[in-house]
Amino acid sequence: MRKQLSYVITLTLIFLVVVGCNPAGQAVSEPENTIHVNQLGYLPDGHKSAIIIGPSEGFLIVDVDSKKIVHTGELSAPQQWAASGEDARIADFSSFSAPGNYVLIAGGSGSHQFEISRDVYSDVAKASIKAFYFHRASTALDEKYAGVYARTAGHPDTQVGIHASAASESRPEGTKISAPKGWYDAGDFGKYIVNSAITVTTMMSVFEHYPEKSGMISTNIPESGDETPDLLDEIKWNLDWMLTMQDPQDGGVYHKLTTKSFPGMIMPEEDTEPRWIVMKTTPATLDFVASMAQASRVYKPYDSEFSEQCLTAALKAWEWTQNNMEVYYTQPEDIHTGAYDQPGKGFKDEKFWAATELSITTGETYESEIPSPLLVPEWRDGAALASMNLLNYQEDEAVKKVFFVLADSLLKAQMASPYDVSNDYFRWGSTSDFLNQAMILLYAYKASGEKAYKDAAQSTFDWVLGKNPTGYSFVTGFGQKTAKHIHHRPSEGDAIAEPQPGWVIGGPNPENKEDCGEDAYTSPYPALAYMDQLCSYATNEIAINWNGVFVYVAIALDAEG
Ligand code: 9MR
Ligand code: 9MR
Repeated sequence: MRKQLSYVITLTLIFLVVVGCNPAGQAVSEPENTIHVNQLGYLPDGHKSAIIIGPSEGFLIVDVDSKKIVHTGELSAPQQWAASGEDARIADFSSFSAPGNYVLIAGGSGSHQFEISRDVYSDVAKASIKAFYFHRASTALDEKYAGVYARTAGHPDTQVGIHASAASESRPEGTKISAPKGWYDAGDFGKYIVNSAITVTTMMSVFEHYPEKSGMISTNIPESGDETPDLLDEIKWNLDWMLTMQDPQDGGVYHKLTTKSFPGMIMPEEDTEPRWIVMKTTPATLDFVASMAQASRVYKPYDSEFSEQCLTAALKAWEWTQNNMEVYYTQPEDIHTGAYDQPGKGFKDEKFWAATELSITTGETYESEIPSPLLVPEWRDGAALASMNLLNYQEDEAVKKVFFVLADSLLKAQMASPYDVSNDYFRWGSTSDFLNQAMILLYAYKASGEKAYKDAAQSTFDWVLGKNPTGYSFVTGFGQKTAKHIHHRPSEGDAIAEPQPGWVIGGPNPENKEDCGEDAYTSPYPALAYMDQLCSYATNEIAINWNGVFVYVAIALDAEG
């Protein structure tokens, strides 16, 4: 008892120091521990955990306004995490649910301030959708909608050249076609079908799974106030471009539209190099089928003509693939932009994705087979998304079984994880792996009602907003410590210090450590292979697919509460 009392007193003093109220005026000692929290905060009824590195008997939560201790708890036993080399303890305070602003204190240190509130993710969800508006090609961004990020129009894309690799009888090399609109893919200004497809389908899927919540988000874009939800208006900007990437002659879909090389760190309007349409491929065409088939049903209530156009395009593209099931992307010699290629992988998952979306929309059967095991979605693989969409419309025991094998493996991983997250594998865009896993777990919760899935999703989502060993929130503008020097041309090229808000950055990636010069990354641990530096395109770039799944998870958590 006495021990516990002195512990509480010590922690209270530490708290006073940490939150800046230091009555005795004593010197502030260096924090002994490192505490990682979701820097935005937590939902009142949701799972809540923080990671503590360093020795401590327990932890406290203090209300920042009243300066009162509102919760005390024990830490889990320390566990080595191979990904970061740390001994991590979990502070689980799920049972504490009172809304407010707090800090968590353990072992002589305080966390960043965080909030517990029912709408703690509403603003970031909205900002992550708004980010896509900042990436619209072929239009000026009006100050009324873009604020300080207003800019003149870039990339009209009305005179794009057919590259030799894309030449056909009706469109010989050098033919100029018009392919305006779309979103810039990432820190570069390219427009890539494969990555566009996974992005729009993920975002249309959150609309289908949570129509009410998704439908009421207003992002202050030029289309706001029309009959169509803002989320769908935003997605349509990219779908309109995607439709132009289909060869009207044979239905095949071109892989990408880019300059021959990446431009420097300039604004869109300064990038005036010629742009090219590069070869048709099987993955681009199948992914296009999936996106257009889904768009056809999603937009039907708002725009029947557009819905018809999407379905016609999807069916024509599907037809092309029937004789072209193995056309891989191979980067032409004179093209140096992103490849989004998948050498030797096979296209079983793309085929399942396309066929499933077509079936859901038309009610007809399109032959394909579910890949088993299903993998966590990414730009290379939309099969799990397709399975979610199918389950959203019909009970299919076989698909359900395969889907839950994936969800259960993620749940199991989270429950055993020293960091309380489902992922422990790091590569380019690792942040999006956490998010895609959280999406699968959330859908498992939706389909089963089992709260453990939602808890695992929440805890894995926390990673992205700061509960990770780098201490950064990986969403620009959201959290106490966020990336400032992202590899993003408009953020570097404009005169504004802060990067555009609402962008998800790639995060730790041990796969490419050359981008900032040899020896720039000092940690040998994969989860710490991250730098908030402009040069670090392999860890500090942003991309539409990473944002797309953030939109899904943030809206879903906001909706589920
Ligand atoms: O800026 C480019 C970024 O958008 C890409 O994601 C990345 C990987 O394809 O490449 C970046 O461009 C770099 C190029 O690949 C190598 N030279 C340095 C370029 C940027 O500084
Ligand atoms: O997200 C892509 C990642 O999975 C790949 O490993 C990497 C290298 O091929 O490319 C990433 O995609 C980039 C694309 O090629 C060009 N635009 C920027 C994308 C994000 O870095």
